[in-house]
Amino acid sequence: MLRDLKTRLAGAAAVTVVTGAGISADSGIPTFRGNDGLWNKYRPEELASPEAFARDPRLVWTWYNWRRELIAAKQPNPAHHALVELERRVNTFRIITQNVDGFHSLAGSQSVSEIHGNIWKVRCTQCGRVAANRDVPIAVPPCCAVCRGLLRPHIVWFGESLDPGELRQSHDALRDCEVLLIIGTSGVVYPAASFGAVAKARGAFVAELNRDPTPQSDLVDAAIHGAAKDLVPELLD
Ligand code: BV8
Ligand code: ZN
Repeated sequence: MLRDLKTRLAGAAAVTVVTGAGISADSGIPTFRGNDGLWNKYRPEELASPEAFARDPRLVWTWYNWRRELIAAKQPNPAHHALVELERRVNTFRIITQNVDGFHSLAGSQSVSEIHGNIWKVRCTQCGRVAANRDVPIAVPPCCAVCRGLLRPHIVWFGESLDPGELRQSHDALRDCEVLLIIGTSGVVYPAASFGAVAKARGAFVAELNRDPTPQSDLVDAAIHGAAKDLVPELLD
């Protein structure tokens, strides 16, 4: 299956990649729903939602400070670096990531859509200003430099819509690709979980590279199980 995928990649002019927490697992960043998952200790509704933030911004910021500290101490892994090399080889290439760790850009990927936002960006709840902030930890509760309003992570929470521009770019990349790689995602969070079906309906060859089977595994053309740090570099051989 991997050989077939490598052949298709070698001949593809347009490749799109969808990634989730599993691609950063080998960097030492816990995933959300695995047995070591972030969600085991906390329930997503308690933390990654506007209601949770309105109820207890300190608790939510404490959780994001813990993740900022963790991510700041880790590095992209061979899977991220292999995608940088793949981007060099392919004419039209785009990564659509659900991850907020910024590791694709840190590794050197040029064409990245961070559809769930970025943990190193903050947004003012009053004036809407978005700014980069790399304080580890960030003072809680953080205030806007312009209007003193309460800052929130510039991250898409449950029940919040994704940025329309990012979504349009993502759909273009899913429409135009000959091969779609879905790497390290459990395929349960929408709309990202629908991207495989969107690309397949447009005639793309869809491959899932994941440690465990997912609800997408039956839908894709190739479901390859293993660690992303091993599988993704192998695509380049
Ligand atoms: C929206 C915050 C419109 C950021 C996150 C009922 C049915 C269908 C949909 C819904 C529904 N009710 C509500 C919805 C919509 C909801 C949704 O999909 N809910 C799900 C849970 C049912 N979606 C939304 O709300 C989205 N917005 O749809 O807007 C709208 C508006 C109003 C009302 C309704 C709809 C917003 C989604 C964004 C939510 N934000 N987190 C943060 O703090 O990080 S979601 C969270 O899950 C993360 O962002 C993460 O990116 C995302 C997906 O998780 P994964 O990346 O897949 O990680 P996971 O741990 O799950 O899986 C890891 C995988 O890796 C595993 O499969 C594992 O096997 C594998 N793996 C592990 N190690 C390795 C590995 N693979 C390879 N190598 C390894 N080493
Ligand atoms: Zn402000």
